[in-house]
Amino acid sequence: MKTETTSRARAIAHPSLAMVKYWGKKDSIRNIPATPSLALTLDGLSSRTEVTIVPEQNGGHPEDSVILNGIPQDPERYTGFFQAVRLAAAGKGLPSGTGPAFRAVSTSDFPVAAGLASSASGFAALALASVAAAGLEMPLPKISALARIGSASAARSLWGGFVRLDAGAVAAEQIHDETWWPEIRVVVARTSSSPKKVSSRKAMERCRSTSPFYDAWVENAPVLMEMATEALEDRDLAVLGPVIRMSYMRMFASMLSADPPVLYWNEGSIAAIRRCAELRSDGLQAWETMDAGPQVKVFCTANESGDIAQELGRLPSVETFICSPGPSACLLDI
Ligand code: 2P0
Repeated sequence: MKTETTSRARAIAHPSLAMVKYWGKKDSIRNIPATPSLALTLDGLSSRTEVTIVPEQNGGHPEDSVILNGIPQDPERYTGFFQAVRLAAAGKGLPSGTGPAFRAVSTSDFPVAAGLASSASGFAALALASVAAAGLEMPLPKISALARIGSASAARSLWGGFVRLDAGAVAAEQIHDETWWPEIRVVVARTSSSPKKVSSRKAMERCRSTSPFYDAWVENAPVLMEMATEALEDRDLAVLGPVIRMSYMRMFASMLSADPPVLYWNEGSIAAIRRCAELRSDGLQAWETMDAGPQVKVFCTANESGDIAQELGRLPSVETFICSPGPSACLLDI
């Protein structure tokens, strides 16, 4: 007699904020990035996911399901990921049969699908919990490769601190943990909490297929990656900052030149970008970046982060909070 459930596991992961951006796919079926990315994992924001494995029932074939913040998610978004875990687990721990299913319940303590890297932390926590629930012993790079199938930035969120995902790579790798640069901070300027209208996946594909600037973006990305990696070794924000800015601006150049164009910015985003430029003129190291959403995130040092957060928080409809380097994803007690 089969039991209703066999195994459960719970994991936590944190968003991965790219300094050098992943934007575009080398292989859209396997979800392999076309550009290298370098990111900082953020403390203070998290996704928690519990996964339960449901064995194949007699004659029945349970379906995978994901509930995020109480809302059932489109199963199609998760099909490739769960299939990959099933394949990795075949004969190695999952209950026998072809149809064991995954039931995931996830919560994020920040707005999802709004350019705050919720899919990075979400898929990283999902990958870690799924592997553990399936009873698999897997090294972190293998779990990173599974997470990548769900969302390439999630491959980075498995690790804390500074993490790279190379163009063409299947898994990310940690360069330095969260203790490497204790003074670094990110001021998040939240300009909206509405979900985005165009998913990053669709936007990337639109850039690839319609923007005349896309190839130049992909070609130039390794140059920025190298500059950023060197500046990170020196912990030199005055050098790293302009590279961070070039990376997001060039990424957006490919979006603005797509047909139809992709515009994630809102009024608050522009106001925050301009305010950062003014703060830099006043001598502060305030280097903003943006992702597939209207939020502005500002790399700075701990001793200037309070002033920067206060200044950006004065802008209409902008709320700020400060993040430190965050830890690796990990399993939680049930
Ligand atoms: C990044 N972003 O490097 C870039 C910068 C957004 C802008 O990774 O298609 O959810 O699932 O692999 O990882 C957001 O895209 O995309 C992202 P998929 P993902 O953080």
